Amino acid sequence: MKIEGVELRRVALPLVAPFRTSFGTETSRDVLLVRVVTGSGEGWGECVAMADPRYSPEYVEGAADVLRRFLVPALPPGGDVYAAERAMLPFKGHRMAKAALETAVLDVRLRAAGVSLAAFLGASADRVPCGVSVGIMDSIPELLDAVGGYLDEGYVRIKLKIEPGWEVEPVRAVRERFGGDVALQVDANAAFSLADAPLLARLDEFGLLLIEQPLADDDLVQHAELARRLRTPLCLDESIESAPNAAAAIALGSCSVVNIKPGRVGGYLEARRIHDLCRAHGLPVWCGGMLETGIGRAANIALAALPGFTLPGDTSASRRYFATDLTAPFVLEDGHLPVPTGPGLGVEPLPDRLTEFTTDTEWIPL
Ligand code: OSB
Ligand code: MG
Repeated sequence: MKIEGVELRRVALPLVAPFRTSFGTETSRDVLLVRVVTGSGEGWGECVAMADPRYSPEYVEGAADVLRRFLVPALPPGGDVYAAERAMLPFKGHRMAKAALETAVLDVRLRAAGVSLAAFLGASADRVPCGVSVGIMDSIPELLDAVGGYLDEGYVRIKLKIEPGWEVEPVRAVRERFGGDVALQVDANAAFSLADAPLLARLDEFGLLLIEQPLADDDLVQHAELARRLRTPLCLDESIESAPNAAAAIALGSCSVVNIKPGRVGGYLEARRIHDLCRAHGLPVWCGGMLETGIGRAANIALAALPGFTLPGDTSASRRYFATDLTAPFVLEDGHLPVPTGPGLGVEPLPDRLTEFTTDTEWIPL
């Protein structure tokens, strides 16, 4: 196998509704796709960086820049995914950009071998239970309508985005309307400080599955302190960028659950290492999301089928975000999505959709 070059493709997909978090509001998904081309095939990867560096330091234009300037030129042409990972290691950070390129290499390689990503990673399930992430709303009635709609669709777990001023009341309202049996959790995207511990402890009475990333990304020690003051389990997202980070968080007692996002940790190889580490320590993990199109969604579903993913993830159906996806849509069935079985990611962008939504392409010969 010889990689001839890499295409960077920018796509703009409108969202079905604005998605508001403690760090901002998204109305459209500006996606960077990476396509690795060999003499006999191609492989796709989706970069999960967002338009602005508000969730993490990465952003779409920055990811494209580091790919064209450093990562693609360093790529070994033979198509070995471990060699690709090693070649990118000297360049610090930029994990979302690295993950996209690594995934495209993995896809082209697995397609050639006729092996699915799920099989390569060691998946043990053929479908995964799905949760949904519900954005911050302008009012409680609007929130209850949204949550009710998702429960009707069959989602098995609800995650509410929270921020200071939108924490106890939304959780109380959802519990009062939908009862104590709904699997419910919250995600603060680093919007609180340790001084908010008494406020966050008021969430204890609602029997949440977990609180995700209440404090700043680099606050492992304060997360450990907060964990001691709460009954609700603490889960980390932004803080975990690598397996060594996860090991530190576990050793410090900063969390008892980990949200694994392959983009955030530099790819599916590192995501699997974090899964293995957490499993060995008895920590449940679940697969996060970054408003992926069908390409990234397919790969996340494969990862979520590993045995340590014992909590439902943010692996929602395509229509949660997009009226029209780039691939055939993922459709919820009995609260689950099927794990793709075809070679590689098991999905492909539909050519007409790709043409319709592409805003820019760039070819980088190797
Ligand atoms: O913190 O999990 C997060 C979306 C963008 C950036 C960060 C996060 C999210 C979500 C939505 O919560 C996850 C999804 O459904 O894709
Ligand atoms: Mg999160």
